[in-house]
Amino acid sequence: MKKPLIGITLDSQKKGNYSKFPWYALRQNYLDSIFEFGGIPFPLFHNINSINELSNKIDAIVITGGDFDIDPSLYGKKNIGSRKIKNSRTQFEIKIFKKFLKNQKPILGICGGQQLINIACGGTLIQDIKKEKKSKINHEQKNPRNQTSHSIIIKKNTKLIKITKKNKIQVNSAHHQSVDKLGKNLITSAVGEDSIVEAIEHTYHPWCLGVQWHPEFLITTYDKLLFKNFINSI
Ligand SMILES: [Mn+2]
Repeated sequence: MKKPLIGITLDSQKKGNYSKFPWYALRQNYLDSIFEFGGIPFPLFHNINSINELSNKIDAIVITGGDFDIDPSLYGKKNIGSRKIKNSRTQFEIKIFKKFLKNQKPILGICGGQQLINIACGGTLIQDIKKEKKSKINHEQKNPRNQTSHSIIIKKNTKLIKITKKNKIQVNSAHHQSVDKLGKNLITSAVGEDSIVEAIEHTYHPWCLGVQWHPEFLITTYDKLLFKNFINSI
């Protein structure tokens, strides 16, 4: 059987460190996890003109996180705690997300990718959890990212619980923002013990899930089940 091609969004840096010219970046384990569960990862450069052609060839997309926040003006808010803004990345991700939403091909949003799904559907974000919410959980965990740091509660009657078959699991946490008001046709599928949204899903699309943690570290059985289910859904 031909392996599915999974588009995966990249982070971008203007210049410095790796090159004196603009460059793209992606943590290796995003690509390794896709390959481990039977997909061929296909990195997506931020050219809006490539979307039509690419979306015919690609079977699913992973929208990744990275060293950036979404411009709060895109959800009608002043900047009250958003950090690096990368508009060309965000514009590309919104466009490709909408294309895959329309053509009903599987979409997995991870961390910043979950936030992108919510914004693209018309939702809003908490710009800085520490500033805006009283929480006992540090969502920017101090221990290494290849370890879990807090639990999440998965809601009944969601795709996520069909995948995990468990209502409480442990996850890692590397975010300072989170979903606030939900976008159109989205539901919350998991929350932390502090009610911070940890997973969302689209109610009309056959496989569109956003998770706030980083399952590509494949720490738990549930991280692995998520990648497996995503790629098997193609
Ligand atoms: Mn968290």
